[in-house]
Amino acid sequence: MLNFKHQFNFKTKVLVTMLSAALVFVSCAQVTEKSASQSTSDSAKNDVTVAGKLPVIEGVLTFAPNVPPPITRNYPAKVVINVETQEKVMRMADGVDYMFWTFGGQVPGQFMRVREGDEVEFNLSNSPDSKMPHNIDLHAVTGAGGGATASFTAPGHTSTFSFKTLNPGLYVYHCATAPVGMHIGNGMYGLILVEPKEGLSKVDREYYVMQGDFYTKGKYGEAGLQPFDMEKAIKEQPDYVVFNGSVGALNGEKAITAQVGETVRLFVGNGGPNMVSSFHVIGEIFDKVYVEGGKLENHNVQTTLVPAGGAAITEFKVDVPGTFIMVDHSIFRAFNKGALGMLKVTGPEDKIVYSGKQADKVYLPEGSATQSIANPTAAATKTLTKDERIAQGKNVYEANCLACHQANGEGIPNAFPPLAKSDYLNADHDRAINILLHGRSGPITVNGKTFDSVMPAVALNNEQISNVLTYVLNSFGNMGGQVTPAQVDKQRKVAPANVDSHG
Ligand code: HEC
Ligand SMILES: [Cu+2]
Repeated sequence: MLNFKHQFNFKTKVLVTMLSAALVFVSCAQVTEKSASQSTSDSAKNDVTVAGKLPVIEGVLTFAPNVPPPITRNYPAKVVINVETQEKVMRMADGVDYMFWTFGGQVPGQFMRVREGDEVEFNLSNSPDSKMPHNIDLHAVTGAGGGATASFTAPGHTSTFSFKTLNPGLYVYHCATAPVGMHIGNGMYGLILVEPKEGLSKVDREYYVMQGDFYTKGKYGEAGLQPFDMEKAIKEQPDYVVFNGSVGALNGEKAITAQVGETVRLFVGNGGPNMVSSFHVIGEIFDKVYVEGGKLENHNVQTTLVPAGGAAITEFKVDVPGTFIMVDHSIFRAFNKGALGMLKVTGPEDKIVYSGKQADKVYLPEGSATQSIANPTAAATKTLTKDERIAQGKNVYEANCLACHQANGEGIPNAFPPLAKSDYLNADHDRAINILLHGRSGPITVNGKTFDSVMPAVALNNEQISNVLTYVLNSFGNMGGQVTPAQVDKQRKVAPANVDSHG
């Protein structure tokens, strides 16, 4: 544990504005913590817009996945936080847009970091372009409504209120304007950390990850600007469950990173509005969890619950390189609704800690049949252009095929055949449709290499199969072309091709 109590660090990048009264205070730096906080509560009784004896600091705010630097002060301050609510169309998934309501223009809203015993002056501005009034309820506030009534703000106005951070911990903030569920459901939430006076232990990396569920008129992946669906929200049937505001916000190039040997701290929040998160990092064990964002420490945790409107702090040392997938372990949410992010760890391997694949043999017990998942009925949608199909097909690919055929379509030797430059695929589109519809098992030769494995039938409708195959045909060095929903529908009536062990 780092103890910040006896260190005065002025080299911090934090913008520190000292009032003259504050300078007096700082010059007698030997003043004890006790008398310093005493002077806070005295001044708190006076006009809150007059700083009293506290130095005035502008709060450092960061957007996810970034976290403001640790607090190095060992005295309380008056921290001024300015936030603007904005209503803004942004990407929910590739090809899917949504009118988000936000704190600061992104989902989740900015991460705020203050210290136990600080006095926070909160200025909430509502953009003149907003259609709705908004407010803020910070769970770090002790007081009726958590700031909600004091901060109710019409478009083009600013509200100011103050509060004292009595309890350390990681807290959710959210909009609490009626209909509350809709404001939260549209993305109005974020995290505020009240650092304990003694500070948090030193780690190498800190990140901000916040889950939320979304309800759209169209199904997952359905293109265009999707309106909010109140009925689904009431039934608690989200189309999207995502980290940091959109599908893929922490994937690929946007993954968070660390190096082997480093300790990572994740500030994990859950805005809801409905879902409780079973937060898990595949291939890691949390060395430490501050349960529910409070003081209680748990150790050696696989999955930690993050309630709607709650948080947790997880810490772990990364011992081996690789891509570690963060999920809500209510697992259909991860692979079918977007609750999936990535932590990329680079550095030297440690074959003792983790060997990697040491052997691979086909295991097919006698009598096993190709797995099949019931096909959802085809949804009638407007006819898409080839480019639209490619764009939507990418989503379908990432959610349904990537796990086996890999991001670059190259597959995995001896296990999953390549879709990249696949002679098998390019030679016969109908045969490929058939494989998606019915699954496939038994020997198959792709680009001169033989595979003998099982592909399960996928639960996709005609539209989605048409999109994903059109995407694959026009990606990964394949020969182009287009598969139409009508073509898929025709194959539904054709018997499964090339299925060996079919029960
Ligand atoms: C669970 C792993 C898995 C998933 C998920 C999966 N596949 Fe496959 N796929 C396979 C395997 C294994 C084979 C080879 C089957 C065999 O040995 O007969 C295969 C074969 C294929 C083939 C024919 C061979 C080739 O390489 O051209 C195509 C086309 C194909 N898959 C497309 C897809 C598409 C598109 C998706 C997503 C909608 C998908 N697969 C999802 C495992 C998977
Ligand atoms: Cu609001």
